[in-house]
Amino acid sequence: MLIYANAMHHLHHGRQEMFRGRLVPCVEVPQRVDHVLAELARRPLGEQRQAPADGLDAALLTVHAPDYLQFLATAWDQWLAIDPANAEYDVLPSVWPVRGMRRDIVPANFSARVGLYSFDAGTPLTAGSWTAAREGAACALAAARAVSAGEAGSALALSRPPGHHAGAEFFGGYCFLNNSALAAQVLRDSGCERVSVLDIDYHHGNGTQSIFYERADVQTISLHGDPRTEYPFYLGFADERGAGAGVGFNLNLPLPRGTGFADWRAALATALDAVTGFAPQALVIAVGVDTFEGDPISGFRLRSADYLDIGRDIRRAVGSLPLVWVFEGGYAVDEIGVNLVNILEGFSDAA
Ligand code: OKP
Ligand code: ZN
Repeated sequence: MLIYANAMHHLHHGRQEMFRGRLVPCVEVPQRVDHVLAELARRPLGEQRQAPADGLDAALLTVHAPDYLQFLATAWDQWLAIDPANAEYDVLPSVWPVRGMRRDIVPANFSARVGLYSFDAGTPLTAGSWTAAREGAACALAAARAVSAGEAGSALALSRPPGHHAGAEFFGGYCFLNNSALAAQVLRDSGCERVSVLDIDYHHGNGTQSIFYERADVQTISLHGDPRTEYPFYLGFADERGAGAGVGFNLNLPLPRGTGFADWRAALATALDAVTGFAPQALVIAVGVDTFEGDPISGFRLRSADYLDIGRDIRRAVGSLPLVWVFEGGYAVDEIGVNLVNILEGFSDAA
């Protein structure tokens, strides 16, 4: 397994997010990736490589809108241009164009522009967010390229901030660039006719689903907390099967808050059956470990040892199918390294 870790991830360090009428410390913190790297130092699973940035801008344009990317690249400077004292504060969205309002006019007001390109008040954009997110995307790009070139059977993009909530033209859910979607599209563009994205993060991968919703060449599957009660609330229901040419190529498996490993594992088996039924030439796994019982913002009850079984189940189902792992959520920082590396180790051991 090749490992591409985001060398710039520290540059994204949000100060606060909005929660129940208060600004609270961010749960998506730099220590997340540091702890995974520490665990990988204890249990090495493969060679770590630096991700080259060549071709990144062109690749990003295959999943994101040009004006959205332009906004992200310049947002911090726009924020400082309003008032240099803004350097002390992160950008946090607070107003959005909902149904009945115009979305076709890019507002002259900065806060309104932020709202046009976002969907929640929990995702601070900081001085280094663009650089960090871009480097994380470079990791996903490099992992997909390495796997498609046959340099390794699988590769891990240790990409923080996460990506699966980011759509073609919006950020939210701690995500700016959709690393999993990017990996899938890179695999498509390097010759794989069919690619599956399996999202096992606690939260529905709404960005990934929306990016591929009308396409038959990229199958999207997500196993997650029921959006009736769980974030992102407005997408991720079982009746969303795709649209147009994409009908039948999206599968949502929502599970109630409180779900334990036996039921979660049965849903994983259903998801893996759908993958093998699609017969893809490559697979992307959006791997979050916020399904852990100790996760501070999630509601499933998986234990650390369960993650070994997850890795084994995946290996048994997909064998040597080229596979890109893209890191998503997981907020129980002390256990995050053990849990993620357990999945990867279970997958490797079952080879
Ligand atoms: C990102 B990923 C908690 C509010 C929840 C959004 C959660 C985003 C999760 N106070 N805010 O899917 O792990
Ligand atoms: Zn999550």
